Amino acid sequence: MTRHAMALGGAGLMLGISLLAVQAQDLTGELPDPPAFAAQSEPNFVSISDILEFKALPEYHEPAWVTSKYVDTGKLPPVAERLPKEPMVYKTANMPDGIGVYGDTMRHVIGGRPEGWNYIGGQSQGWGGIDIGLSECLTRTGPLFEVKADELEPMPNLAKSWEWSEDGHELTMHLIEGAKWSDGVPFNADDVMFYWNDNVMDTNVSPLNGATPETFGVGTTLEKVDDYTIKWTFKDAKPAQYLYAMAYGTFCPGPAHILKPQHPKYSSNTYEQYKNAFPPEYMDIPVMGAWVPVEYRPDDIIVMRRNPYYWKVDEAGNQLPYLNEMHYRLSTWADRDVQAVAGSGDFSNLEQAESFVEALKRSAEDSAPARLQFGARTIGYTLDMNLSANGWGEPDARATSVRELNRNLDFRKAISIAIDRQRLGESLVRGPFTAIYPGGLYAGTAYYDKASTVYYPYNLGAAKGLLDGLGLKDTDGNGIRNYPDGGSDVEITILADTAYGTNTNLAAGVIAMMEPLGLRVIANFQQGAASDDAQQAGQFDWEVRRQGSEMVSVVQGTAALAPTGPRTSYFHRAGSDGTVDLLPFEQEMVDTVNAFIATSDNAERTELMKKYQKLYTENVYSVGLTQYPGALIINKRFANIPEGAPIFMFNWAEDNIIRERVFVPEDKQGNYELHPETLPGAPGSDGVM
Ligand code: BQZ
Repeated sequence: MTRHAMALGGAGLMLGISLLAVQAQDLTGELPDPPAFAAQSEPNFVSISDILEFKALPEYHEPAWVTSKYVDTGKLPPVAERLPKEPMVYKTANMPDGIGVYGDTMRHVIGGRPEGWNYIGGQSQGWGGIDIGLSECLTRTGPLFEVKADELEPMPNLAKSWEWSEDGHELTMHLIEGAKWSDGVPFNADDVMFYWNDNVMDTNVSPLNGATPETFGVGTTLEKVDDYTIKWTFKDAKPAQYLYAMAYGTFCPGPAHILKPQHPKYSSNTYEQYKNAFPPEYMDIPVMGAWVPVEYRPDDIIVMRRNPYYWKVDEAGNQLPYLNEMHYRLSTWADRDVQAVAGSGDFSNLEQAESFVEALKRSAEDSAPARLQFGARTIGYTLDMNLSANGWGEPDARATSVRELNRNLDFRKAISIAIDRQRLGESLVRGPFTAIYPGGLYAGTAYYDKASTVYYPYNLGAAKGLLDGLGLKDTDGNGIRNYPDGGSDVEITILADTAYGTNTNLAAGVIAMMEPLGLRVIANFQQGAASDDAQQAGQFDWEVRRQGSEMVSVVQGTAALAPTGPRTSYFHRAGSDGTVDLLPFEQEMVDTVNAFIATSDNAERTELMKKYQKLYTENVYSVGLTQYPGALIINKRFANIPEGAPIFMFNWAEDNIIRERVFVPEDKQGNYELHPETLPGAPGSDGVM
């Protein structure tokens, strides 16, 4: 316990009238409803069986040039032999523009940079749809935005069907049979088991997107039954919730035949060498996704070509994808918006509020190359406070004192009511976009309950009173509050990702609003992967973070709603002794989330999420900052874009729109292919075959 903490405790004794008065004062208020903002298009709600099925078809087709240049020349087996016994078949009735034609490219622009191709080993590919397109997972949830609420469950994908045992503790899954990696090597249960045994269960490896053993339930086991059958065993009965964790980002197996020989268990490599064994320059990494990386120019572009072994078709037997090529231009996230509305890029998740007005203006013209459709308010930001007081992130003395403050409810309340959320939202964009967001589940989402949402409105005076009451007074007259007993100034760092203007603008807003409160908050701004790494390592006091899908859907990423495991929370992970030093209300939140996972009774789930929302907002688990809608920007030449596709819900739009069945009508096709009529080469070769 630091000197300051003791003083804090001591100060507790010096609870002046002021604190008692402020504490007694009910600081809660009526939460204003978000400004009316109608999503610009609604999904056509369907059943999963209306979207796809797995079945063998009488005949299969491919682009003519694949047949002539590759099959007829013996470089590739015929399409029917490249496809699984029962491919996934997308149903025409669910495709807005029906059966498509081959050709053209989707030109993405992204703000990330590839670290390498070892996704399950923990490397980022640069985001922006790259990893979503490369990695296929056991189940799929992105397209669930268009599935009827009472039929909501993850869609089959690499796992084409599953059944529960009588007692609900065992789940047997049947993998797609006869599917192959993009280099023609069979995909089977060995790929699944390598991911599970040597990446998830091996805590020396941190798969990208954070899969941990607890992600699938403490004590859960997974075994291979045969080449195309796996069996899960859970402690709880029928925890169907975990089927969501078997989707993107936490159960997307990698090519064992390529990765396993590099894993420390099977080689003399270190874990770092395993993680970095496939740098961005390594081309043609085998994938189960629709496109394979064939060219990489640092800070310039990643080019991908169609996967000749892709295991999905349309009802006419045309092997997908329709688009021959994918581009990922390596730029900035803000540039992604600019290029999409200008037509030099084809796709963007308009997610930074600062770009809304310009994007709306540009896309309003009839001549605009792209259409822009706003969805629901599913983009939200919080100010997270590192709640670990037992060593996560190896804090120094200064940081340890801040952790003690973060763990104090009155302190968190003071910070929350010193933030003028109305002004903060308007500093990003004026108009009906941003809503006052107290934290917790978002207004307008399935499990949100306003009556269970505690809101502490802006009140700088009371905030000062709360900090006075904690004994944090400016004893040396420099305008900055000091720790009790002549302690040092209260200095706090705030982490924000410079890859997003919104993140740093909100952080700058928080810094400015802490000044009149007498707190010195210092910018700790870092770029992309460095910011993500600092967050995951706990090297931050405070962080401005864009929230995950768990706040929108609850069912996707549920384990991250509270510190349900040593590495599941974004801002409270295990310390040096491997335990998470939960605060009492956090323990209740963990129990509530685990109860939610363990039941499939909807009424019970609704009640549990009311309890979760109350615990979260009453205790200021994290400080809500703002919430606003995002808009999908897509070039008008593309067809089969589903109505009402949100940029973010169960997953990002790069998954939601099912890119493998997106096409460009022949007469609208652009001449953008950089490597026309070519296919990926052998793993590690110099690109196209
Ligand atoms: C969307 C997304 C697709 C990650 C990433 C990035 C990483 C985070 C987050 C978003 C980017 C885009 O988000 O902003 O619009 O294209 O890629 O994966 O922020 O730094 O770690 O969680 O999804």
